[in-house]
Amino acid sequence: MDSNDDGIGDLKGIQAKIPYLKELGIDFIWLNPIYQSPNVDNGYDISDYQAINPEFGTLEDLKELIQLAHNNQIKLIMDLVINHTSDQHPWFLESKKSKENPYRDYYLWADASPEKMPNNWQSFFGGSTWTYDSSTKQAYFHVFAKEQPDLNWKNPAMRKDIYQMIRWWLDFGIDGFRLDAISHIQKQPWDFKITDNPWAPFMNVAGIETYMAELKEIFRSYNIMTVGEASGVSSKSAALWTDPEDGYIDMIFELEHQVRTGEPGYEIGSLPDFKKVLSRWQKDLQPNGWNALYIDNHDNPRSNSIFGNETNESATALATAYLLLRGTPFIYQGQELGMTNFPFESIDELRTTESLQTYHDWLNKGLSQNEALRLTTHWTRDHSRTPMHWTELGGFSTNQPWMKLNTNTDRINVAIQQANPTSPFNYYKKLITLRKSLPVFTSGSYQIALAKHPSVWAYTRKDETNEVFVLTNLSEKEQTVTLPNYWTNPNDSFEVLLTNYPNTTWQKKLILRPYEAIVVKK
Ligand code: TEU
Ligand code: CA
Repeated sequence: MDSNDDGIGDLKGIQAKIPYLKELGIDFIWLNPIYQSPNVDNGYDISDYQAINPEFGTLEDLKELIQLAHNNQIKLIMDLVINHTSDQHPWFLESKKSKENPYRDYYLWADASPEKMPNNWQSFFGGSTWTYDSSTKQAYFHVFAKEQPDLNWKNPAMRKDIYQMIRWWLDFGIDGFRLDAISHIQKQPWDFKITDNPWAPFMNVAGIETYMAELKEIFRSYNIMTVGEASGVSSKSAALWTDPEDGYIDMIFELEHQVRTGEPGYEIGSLPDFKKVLSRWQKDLQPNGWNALYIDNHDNPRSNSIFGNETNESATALATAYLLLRGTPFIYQGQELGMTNFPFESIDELRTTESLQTYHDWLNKGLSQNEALRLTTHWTRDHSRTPMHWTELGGFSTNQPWMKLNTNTDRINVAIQQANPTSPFNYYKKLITLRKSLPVFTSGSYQIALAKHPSVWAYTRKDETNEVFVLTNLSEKEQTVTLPNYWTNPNDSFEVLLTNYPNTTWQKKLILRPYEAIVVKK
């Protein structure tokens, strides 16, 4: 929400929407990076950790927001981006000056020549992980864009400065962090050879435990919540990372369930993988770990478009499937309305560096502009970054917003959905209330049912007092299922707790309507 008519959402805008968040029923807010930044990667390139980007407001505005949130029993966590900084951060500006500079070893440098980089590793955003610097005849290392040099975690002086910054924020009064790209802070030696996974040299590499243990020390001395974005940490080791007794952090975002299949430009979300992966994470973290649950975020297209068919039913079925799992559910802005992918028509409508880079790569390979645009936009992060829809005309700003509004604000907006009892928004409210009403949804065990079904995801949650069956048809076709006897025995009574269709039935042989979801308690 933009409060000062410059087309950019800001802290005062969020303040104005606290009542909305309260009504939805959430307990905390995670803010994407709002620090001082040249914005090469939507704020994930920080040039001053202790300053707010003026586009979003001031430290004072943030204090006010935290106060207001707390008054409404809502907590606030911030993104903590410590794998890398911006190349405009004072540390890097110093580091670049000479090999002798005291900040040289805050980053990773190695001898190189313009023709020969230290090794052939590839960055996440495409191209080498190395960028050559002619003045010192060395190259610096970056797993993301060249404007995001990686910090050297082996350097205790660097770590000390980072830890001081972390404490500064916790003393400021925030309630925790989402640790960005945290599994990449340790790297293999430069002569490590890439095998089948091009990113293996910086995915949860041994030695990371030392740094995580130091971070844990700090986190454990505050009453806060931490969630790590930790791709490459397997579901087995995630249980150790998030063990309530002595884990490093409280929970982990895995990236595996976002599997896509197909050629670039034709990829689809893989429902069988979605179900299989999330089930494995439920199982492996069951004894002592904890999951962070999500279907949408700022790095992926909208779930209602890649797994759903952009209807209210698919939005609510997907919501039911993931929000009742064991873990802490996250809802990405607009997901609760069933917001959809954006119909990109021109490259000017895109914002992320990664996508612009991909587009130019396709053009360089000789593709037409149209074809390059299609291949780029099919799975761009920008789908999820368009402004939130408050009213029929958008209502995000009185000015032209920083990214175009989607074209379906008339159907998908807060005002209309608040007034309609069967809207995705009101369904999310019910779902959140339901989740909070029975402890079984928090701490009960997870067991998959109908495991082999290609498009129905069903599972049970169980504790000493309650047993619940969650049944979702995640396809746009009717699906016939045969339920276990235990769940349909005529001698037992079954209560439908929630459903996204009228006139639900519950019997052994059931024909599920497209994207139908039913939650039943025994
Ligand atoms: O994303 C990180 C990210 O996508 C990688 O860590 C991931 O492990 C890799 O792509 C493997 O699939 C975070 C932010 O969410 C993203 O917006 C930023 O661009 C990125 O870090 C850099 O800070
Ligand atoms: Ca603004």
